[in-house]
Amino acid sequence: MKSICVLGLGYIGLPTASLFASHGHQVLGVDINAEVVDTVNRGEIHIEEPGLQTLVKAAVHSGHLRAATAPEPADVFIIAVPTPDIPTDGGKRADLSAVEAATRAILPVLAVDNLVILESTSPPGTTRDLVARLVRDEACMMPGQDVFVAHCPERVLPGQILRELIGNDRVAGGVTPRCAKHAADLYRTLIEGECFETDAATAEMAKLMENTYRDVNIALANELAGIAERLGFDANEVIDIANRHPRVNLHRPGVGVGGHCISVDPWFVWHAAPEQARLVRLARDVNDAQPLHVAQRVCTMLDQHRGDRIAVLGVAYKPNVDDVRESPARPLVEALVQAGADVRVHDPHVQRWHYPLLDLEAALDGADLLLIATGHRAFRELSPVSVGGLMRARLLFDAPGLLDLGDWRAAGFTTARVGRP
Ligand code: SAJ
Repeated sequence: MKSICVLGLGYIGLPTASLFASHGHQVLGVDINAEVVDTVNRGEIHIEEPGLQTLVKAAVHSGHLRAATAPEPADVFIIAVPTPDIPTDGGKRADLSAVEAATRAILPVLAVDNLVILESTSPPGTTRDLVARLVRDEACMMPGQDVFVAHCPERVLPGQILRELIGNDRVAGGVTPRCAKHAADLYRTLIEGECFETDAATAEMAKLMENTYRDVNIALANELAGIAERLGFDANEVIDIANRHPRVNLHRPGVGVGGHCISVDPWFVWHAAPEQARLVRLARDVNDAQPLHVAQRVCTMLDQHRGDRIAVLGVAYKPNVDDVRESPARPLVEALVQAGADVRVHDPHVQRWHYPLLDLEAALDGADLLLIATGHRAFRELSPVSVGGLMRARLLFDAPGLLDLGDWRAAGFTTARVGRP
């Protein structure tokens, strides 16, 4: 059993800390936010994630998990702090200040034979050029000999974090092969998936390319939707049929790509090699343009029926979550407002947004057009007849393709969706 210090008690750090604690390790969770530290020490949590409350409570009560605002000596240090993006003229760049601050915070307590793991998603080269360099130059310890440094990126889906932390395969990218072996051995005490050993730069790039793969494929689906709208066929039907091929997995068109991962990570790849990463960049541009494309189609529909009031349902970045980071609903709503529409917004999962949120009835009341922007499961239960009763005109734009449009047409709605003329 090891003593483990986890820096950053967010969506990844807290589940990781409590899982290691529940597997018998002695864990100290570190966060610069004293409120977070107090919450965890009470056995409570400050984020929403299924199963996490029970796990943290048990880990704290068993004495295996506690929290503090500064690191203490340990066998292992796991850095799981955010690498947020900073918008620049050419896309987005990673802000590595939290990774640097966390690394600097462990240097005073770092000892020979310790293992330092960077879990945060980072641009290629970060583990070697930032983390290992600070250890070597400022703590005067040689990575690979005196201490071990590795990158082990998280790759879990919000909403299924605990299950995926255990079940998914992992990669341990060491600054040297010994570093990779030490890191992999640690995760093998926790996970049921396999842990692959490689070098740090390969692990960084693998993580970035997983999300870039998805971004490029969603861009392809959005492009297909535009082609379908132009040529007069249904993109989703094409996708359903094409995906019956055993080696094809077309993704789905929608309002665009949001979240703090897929809409951000490809930029780290592009910045590292802009001349080579042409497709990566084009996919980003296609997906970023998608909310404006949807706004244009909605405005055209509204103009044809001389309406001006829109009820937008769903602002989270994807279905059934409360996360609004980088949500394409934001540029979509901004474009509609700019075009002069009177926009009313509702999302059953989201409490606060940059634009006022109304309850469902207030958003629908007197609207000319209903725009489904995020495909939350709850919207499937909407009754076309009651919704139509609240609205002034019966126009429906179902961007994610969530609803059975036949039912809505039967209730007198004129309908449209992305990927269909
Ligand atoms: N989307 C589409 N069409 C699709 C699929 C998704 O438009 O066919 C949109 C969604 O609506 C959303 C965005 O893409 O706006 C991203 O959603 P997502 O569910 O694909 O991914 P994330 O960002 O929630 O989580 C991803 C995951 N990566 C992959 O599936 C390759 C997760 O495993 C990573 O751990 C996470 O990024 C991360 O932290 O990097």
